Amino acid sequence: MLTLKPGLRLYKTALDRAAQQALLADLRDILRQAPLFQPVMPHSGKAFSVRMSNCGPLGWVSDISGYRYQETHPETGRAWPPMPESILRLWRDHADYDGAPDACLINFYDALARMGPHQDRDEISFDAPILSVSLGDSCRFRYGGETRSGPSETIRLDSGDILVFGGPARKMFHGVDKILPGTSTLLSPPARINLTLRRAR
Ligand code: MD6
Ligand code: FE
Repeated sequence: MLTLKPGLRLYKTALDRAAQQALLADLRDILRQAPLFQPVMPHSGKAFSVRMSNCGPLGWVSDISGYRYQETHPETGRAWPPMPESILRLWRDHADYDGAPDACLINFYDALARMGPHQDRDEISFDAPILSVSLGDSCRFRYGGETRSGPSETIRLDSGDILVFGGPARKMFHGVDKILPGTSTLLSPPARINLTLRRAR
Protein backbone atom coordinates (compact mmCIF):
# COMPACT_ATOMS: atom_id res chain seq x y z
CA MET A 1 0.00 0.00 0.00
CA LEU A 2 1.24 3.44 -0.95
CA THR A 3 -0.09 6.67 0.56
CA LEU A 4 -0.03 9.21 -2.27
CA LYS A 5 -1.39 12.05 -0.13
CA PRO A 6 -3.10 12.13 3.25
CA GLY A 7 -6.26 10.04 2.75
CA LEU A 8 -5.30 8.81 -0.73
CA ARG A 9 -4.15 5.18 -0.69
CA LEU A 10 -3.06 3.09 -3.67
CA TYR A 11 -3.07 -0.72 -3.54
CA LYS A 12 -1.14 -1.86 -6.63
CA THR A 13 -2.45 -5.14 -8.09
CA ALA A 14 -4.88 -5.68 -5.22
CA LEU A 15 -6.59 -8.18 -7.56
CA ASP A 16 -4.50 -10.79 -9.31
CA ARG A 17 -5.46 -11.98 -12.77
CA ALA A 18 -7.82 -14.69 -11.48
CA ALA A 19 -9.59 -12.23 -9.18
CA GLN A 20 -9.90 -9.74 -12.06
CA GLN A 21 -11.47 -12.42 -14.24
CA ALA A 22 -13.90 -13.47 -11.50
CA LEU A 23 -14.93 -9.85 -10.94
CA LEU A 24 -15.34 -9.37 -14.68
CA ALA A 25 -17.66 -12.40 -14.88
CA ASP A 26 -19.84 -10.81 -12.17
CA LEU A 27 -19.80 -7.50 -14.07
CA ARG A 28 -20.91 -9.17 -17.28
CA ASP A 29 -23.95 -10.55 -15.42
CA ILE A 30 -24.70 -7.11 -14.02
CA LEU A 31 -24.39 -5.44 -17.43
CA ARG A 32 -26.78 -7.96 -18.95
CA GLN A 33 -29.41 -6.85 -16.43
CA ALA A 34 -28.45 -3.16 -16.36
CA PRO A 35 -26.94 -2.24 -19.75
CA LEU A 36 -24.42 0.56 -20.15
CA PHE A 37 -26.09 3.90 -20.82
CA GLN A 38 -24.63 7.13 -22.17
CA PRO A 39 -25.08 9.88 -19.59
CA VAL A 40 -25.28 13.54 -20.61
CA MET A 41 -24.13 16.67 -18.79
CA PRO A 42 -26.72 18.67 -16.89
CA HIS A 43 -27.84 21.87 -18.70
CA SER A 44 -25.77 21.40 -21.89
CA GLY A 45 -26.98 17.86 -22.63
CA LYS A 46 -23.51 17.07 -23.99
CA ALA A 47 -22.80 13.32 -23.90
CA PHE A 48 -20.10 11.89 -21.63
CA SER A 49 -17.50 9.88 -23.54
CA VAL A 50 -17.71 7.29 -20.77
CA ARG A 51 -20.66 4.88 -20.65
CA MET A 52 -22.04 3.87 -17.28
CA SER A 53 -24.11 1.46 -15.26
CA ASN A 54 -24.45 0.69 -11.55
CA CYS A 55 -25.11 -2.05 -9.06
CA GLY A 56 -26.31 -1.90 -5.48
CA PRO A 57 -29.35 -0.20 -3.94
CA LEU A 58 -28.48 3.16 -5.52
CA GLY A 59 -26.90 4.21 -8.78
CA TRP A 60 -25.34 7.49 -9.89
CA VAL A 61 -26.89 9.04 -12.99
CA SER A 62 -26.50 12.29 -14.89
CA ASP A 63 -29.02 13.78 -17.28
CA ILE A 64 -30.23 17.17 -18.46
CA SER A 65 -31.74 17.95 -15.04
CA GLY A 66 -28.70 17.11 -12.93
CA TYR A 67 -26.54 14.55 -11.14
CA ARG A 68 -28.17 12.29 -8.57
CA TYR A 69 -28.39 8.85 -7.04
CA GLN A 70 -31.51 6.86 -7.87
CA GLU A 71 -32.83 3.35 -7.29
CA THR A 72 -33.54 2.53 -10.93
CA HIS A 73 -31.81 2.33 -14.32
CA PRO A 74 -32.66 5.44 -16.38
CA GLU A 75 -33.57 3.44 -19.50
CA THR A 76 -35.01 0.14 -18.29
CA GLY A 77 -36.69 1.60 -15.18
CA ARG A 78 -35.67 -1.53 -13.26
CA ALA A 79 -33.88 -1.65 -9.91
CA TRP A 80 -30.08 -1.91 -10.15
CA PRO A 81 -28.74 -5.47 -9.72
CA PRO A 82 -27.40 -6.24 -6.24
CA MET A 83 -23.72 -5.73 -5.47
CA PRO A 84 -22.00 -9.10 -5.75
CA GLU A 85 -19.92 -10.54 -2.95
CA SER A 86 -16.76 -10.04 -5.05
CA ILE A 87 -17.31 -6.26 -4.88
CA LEU A 88 -18.42 -6.12 -1.24
CA ARG A 89 -15.29 -8.03 -0.26
CA LEU A 90 -13.03 -5.41 -1.85
CA TRP A 91 -14.69 -2.76 0.31
CA ARG A 92 -14.34 -4.83 3.50
CA ASP A 93 -10.68 -5.52 2.78
CA HIS A 94 -9.56 -2.03 1.78
CA ALA A 95 -12.01 0.72 2.75
CA ASP A 96 -11.25 0.76 6.50
CA TYR A 97 -14.83 1.87 7.19
CA ASP A 98 -17.62 0.30 9.28
CA GLY A 99 -20.71 0.00 7.12
CA ALA A 100 -21.33 -1.25 3.60
CA PRO A 101 -21.36 0.71 0.35
CA ASP A 102 -24.83 1.40 -1.09
CA ALA A 103 -23.79 2.35 -4.63
CA CYS A 104 -21.29 1.03 -7.15
CA LEU A 105 -20.82 3.08 -10.30
CA ILE A 106 -19.46 1.20 -13.30
CA ASN A 107 -17.58 3.39 -15.79
CA PHE A 108 -16.73 1.94 -19.19
CA TYR A 109 -14.00 3.58 -21.29
CA ASP A 110 -13.16 2.83 -24.90
CA ALA A 111 -9.78 3.97 -26.24
CA LEU A 112 -10.88 7.59 -26.71
CA ALA A 113 -12.96 8.09 -23.59
CA ARG A 114 -11.83 10.34 -20.76
CA MET A 115 -13.22 11.89 -17.61
CA GLY A 116 -12.68 15.58 -16.94
CA PRO A 117 -11.53 16.82 -13.54
CA HIS A 118 -14.32 16.65 -10.97
CA GLN A 119 -15.10 16.18 -7.30
CA ASP A 120 -17.41 13.45 -6.03
CA ARG A 121 -19.85 15.33 -3.82
CA ASP A 122 -23.32 14.02 -4.61
CA GLU A 123 -23.22 11.80 -1.52
CA ILE A 124 -25.05 12.83 1.63
CA SER A 125 -22.01 12.52 3.86
CA PHE A 126 -18.28 12.57 3.22
CA ASP A 127 -17.17 10.55 6.21
CA ALA A 128 -17.04 7.34 4.17
CA PRO A 129 -14.28 6.91 1.59
CA ILE A 130 -14.76 6.12 -2.10
CA LEU A 131 -13.02 2.96 -3.27
CA SER A 132 -12.05 2.74 -6.93
CA VAL A 133 -11.14 -0.46 -8.82
CA SER A 134 -9.48 -0.45 -12.25
CA LEU A 135 -9.84 -3.30 -14.77
CA GLY A 136 -8.52 -3.69 -18.30
CA ASP A 137 -6.49 -1.02 -20.09
CA SER A 138 -4.33 1.25 -17.98
CA CYS A 139 -5.03 4.96 -17.75
CA ARG A 140 -3.34 8.18 -16.79
CA PHE A 141 -5.20 9.32 -13.69
CA ARG A 142 -4.91 12.92 -12.52
CA TYR A 143 -5.45 13.99 -8.94
CA GLY A 144 -5.02 17.39 -7.40
CA GLY A 145 -6.34 19.50 -4.63
CA GLU A 146 -9.17 21.75 -3.69
CA THR A 147 -9.68 23.47 -7.04
CA ARG A 148 -10.19 22.25 -10.59
CA SER A 149 -7.20 24.16 -11.98
CA GLY A 150 -4.92 23.87 -8.92
CA PRO A 151 -1.70 21.85 -8.85
CA SER A 152 -2.11 18.21 -9.76
CA GLU A 153 -0.13 15.06 -10.37
CA THR A 154 -0.68 12.02 -12.53
CA ILE A 155 -0.25 8.32 -11.89
CA ARG A 156 -0.80 5.30 -14.06
CA LEU A 157 -3.59 3.01 -12.89
CA ASP A 158 -3.33 -0.59 -14.10
CA SER A 159 -5.73 -3.51 -14.12
CA GLY A 160 -6.31 -4.80 -10.59
CA ASP A 161 -5.31 -1.58 -8.82
CA ILE A 162 -7.44 -0.17 -6.01
CA LEU A 163 -7.41 3.48 -5.03
CA VAL A 164 -9.11 4.73 -1.85
CA PHE A 165 -10.14 8.37 -1.52
CA GLY A 166 -10.83 9.12 2.12
CA GLY A 167 -10.39 11.69 4.86
CA PRO A 168 -8.71 14.88 3.61
CA ALA A 169 -8.58 13.44 0.05
CA ARG A 170 -12.29 12.62 -0.13
CA LYS A 171 -13.28 15.73 -2.08
CA MET A 172 -10.09 16.12 -4.06
CA PHE A 173 -10.37 16.96 -7.78
CA HIS A 174 -9.46 14.05 -10.05
CA GLY A 175 -10.03 12.74 -13.55
CA VAL A 176 -8.88 10.36 -16.27
CA ASP A 177 -6.66 12.17 -18.80
CA LYS A 178 -6.15 9.28 -21.17
CA ILE A 179 -6.67 5.58 -21.69
CA LEU A 180 -3.53 3.70 -22.75
CA PRO A 181 -5.14 1.43 -25.37
CA GLY A 182 -4.04 -2.17 -25.60
CA THR A 183 -2.06 -2.20 -22.32
CA SER A 184 -4.18 -5.06 -20.94
CA THR A 185 -5.55 -8.27 -22.42
CA LEU A 186 -8.29 -8.64 -19.80
CA LEU A 187 -11.05 -7.18 -21.98
CA SER A 188 -11.64 -7.82 -25.64
CA PRO A 189 -11.95 -5.59 -27.46
CA PRO A 190 -9.57 -3.59 -25.25
CA ALA A 191 -11.29 -1.16 -22.89
CA ARG A 192 -11.08 0.07 -19.32
CA ILE A 193 -13.64 -0.48 -16.59
CA ASN A 194 -13.58 1.48 -13.36
CA LEU A 195 -15.78 0.71 -10.37
CA THR A 196 -16.35 3.26 -7.64
CA LEU A 197 -17.94 2.03 -4.43
CA ARG A 198 -19.65 4.68 -2.36
CA ARG A 199 -21.94 5.41 0.52
CA ALA A 200 -24.45 7.72 -1.10
CA ARG A 201 -26.99 7.90 1.75
C1 MD6 B 1 -11.95 6.49 -13.06
N1 MD6 B 1 -12.62 7.60 -11.09
O1 MD6 B 1 -10.96 6.05 -12.50
C2 MD6 B 1 -12.75 7.60 -12.48
N2 MD6 B 1 -13.96 9.08 -8.15
O2 MD6 B 1 -12.35 6.05 -14.13
C3 MD6 B 1 -13.25 8.49 -10.32
O3 MD6 B 1 -13.92 9.38 -10.78
C4 MD6 B 1 -13.09 8.39 -8.87
O4 MD6 B 1 -11.25 6.90 -8.96
C5 MD6 B 1 -13.88 9.07 -6.83
C6 MD6 B 1 -12.95 8.32 -6.17
C7 MD6 B 1 -12.07 7.57 -6.86
C8 MD6 B 1 -12.12 7.60 -8.25
FE1 FE C 1 -14.79 10.63 -9.29
